[in-house]
Amino acid sequence: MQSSETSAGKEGFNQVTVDWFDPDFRVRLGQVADYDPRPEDIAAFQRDGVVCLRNTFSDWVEPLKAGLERNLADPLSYAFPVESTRKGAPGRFFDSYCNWQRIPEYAEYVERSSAAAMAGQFMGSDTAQYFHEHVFLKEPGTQTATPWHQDLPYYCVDGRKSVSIYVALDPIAEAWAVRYVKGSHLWPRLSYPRVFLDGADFNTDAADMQSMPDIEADPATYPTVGWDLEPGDAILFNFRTAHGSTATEVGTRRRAFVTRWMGDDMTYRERPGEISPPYENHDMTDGDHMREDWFPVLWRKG
Ligand SMILES: O=C(O)CCC(=O)C(=O)O
Repeated sequence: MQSSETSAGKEGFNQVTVDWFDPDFRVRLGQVADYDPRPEDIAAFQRDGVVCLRNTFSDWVEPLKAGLERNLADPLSYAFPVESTRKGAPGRFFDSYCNWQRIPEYAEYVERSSAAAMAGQFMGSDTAQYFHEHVFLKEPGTQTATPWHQDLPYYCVDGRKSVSIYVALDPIAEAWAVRYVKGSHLWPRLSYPRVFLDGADFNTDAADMQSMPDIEADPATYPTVGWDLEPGDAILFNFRTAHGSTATEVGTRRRAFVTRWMGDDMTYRERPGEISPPYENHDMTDGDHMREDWFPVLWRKG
């Protein structure tokens, strides 16, 4: 299940380190906390493809920061570390994913927080199936933009009901926060995945995709939204929602912990070229339900 993709280890791509899958790991089911959503928040998420929920994961900020510190202290002992700052450029833009089986604070959050119940209800799904977690760090001084992108084209899944729950672990000023293109989850075409280091498109032989339009050049066509965030605030967005950041210099440490969730219409989808996470030997073909031993269903509608 480790990556053997040709780009793995190249500058701007994930490094091949440890296997993400621990055969001895046993997920604890039936322990997720309840969540009682406000109908207007669900309506905003369904309409805009993104919504900000204040102060929802405050109790999890310290444990998640502790987990992230393990990740950062020794990135090569964990799965899929990526450095996306050019050599000599200021700051650091780091991400890493699929470490929830190795980092106990991550597993605890996945199994016990209200994220699964929140995900299921915002997606309008009968179930919330866990895909993976993804952590992001920008150090002060970073001037590397996050290229505008949609997440779905990177993934080996397809469907409409999806949500990423992005939890701020630091106070984050809107000026250097992630922004989201309102309504982009309803765009008829997906955009090629991009390398975070330099914004280059990849998998450009995907016939049903196009290059991401120039979002910042045309705010009338592509209205964006972003927020000043406090630790514990959450942004929920669909895997299809276009998002990115400007190159505004990051003033203070910017850490975030993201979990990705699939609804009851999401199935396996073979994509040309590289996928991220680079799951291998999974034994699934187009249209299959995502295997539950790898991607557990953590919440079911009561
Ligand atoms: O933190 C960032 O700049 C990128 C976040 C992102 O791409 C994501 O949450 O999917």
